Amino acid sequence: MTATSTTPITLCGFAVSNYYNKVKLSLLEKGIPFAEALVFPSQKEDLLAESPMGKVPFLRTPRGVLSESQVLTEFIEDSWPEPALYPRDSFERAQCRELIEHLELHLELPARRLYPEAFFGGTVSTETKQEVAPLLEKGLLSLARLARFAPLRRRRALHPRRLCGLDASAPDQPDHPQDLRARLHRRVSAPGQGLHKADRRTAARAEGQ
Ligand SMILES: N[C@@H](CCC(=O)N[C@@H](CS)C(=O)NCC(=O)O)C(=O)O
Repeated sequence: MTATSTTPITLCGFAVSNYYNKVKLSLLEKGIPFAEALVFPSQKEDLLAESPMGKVPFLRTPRGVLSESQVLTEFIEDSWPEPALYPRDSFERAQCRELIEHLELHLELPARRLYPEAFFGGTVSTETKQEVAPLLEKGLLSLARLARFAPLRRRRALHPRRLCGLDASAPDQPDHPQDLRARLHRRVSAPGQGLHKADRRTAARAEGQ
């Protein structure tokens, strides 16, 4: 079945979740009417019946429930092709998916291990930070190789020096990779308090803290 613009669908999750927002943005971009239900992750049977891992987001549709944010965005794209969020060309579509996969596997998943301290007022062990730092370093530096944000002209923002909190304008002397690595490690080990207080409270509730 191809869903129509009158199909009632409900996006379930909570607003601080990046995965939830990824799906919500697809719906908004396409102008699809949808309802939202506030659902927090849990291992309770009623939630597991809809979301097999007890995670959010998930999407209630007339044909049943779907989980996994990337699956949801692909479902939305397939069901409501216009306006298209992917390029028409198959290679360019693959490049978009390559970027999505890269961000998920090599940035989101390692960075997530720092969230308790970065966002929720908890602490993360030194061992975890030491494990995560080289993974994030590799993910961020490879993102700078992979991503082109033209015509938005965001390429400069991904310069390795910028990732390390330095001025990206060409230095007199080339940077020593070890110095950049050390700086990046320090940034990763001292993540900022990125959320507004209210967001942090919601997020902490979601994480059961
Ligand atoms: N791969 C899933 C990840 C979703 C995810 O991890 N969601 C978080 C909220 S942002 C969650 O439900 N966490 C609870 C848990 O991992 O049990 C997706 O893309 O939808």
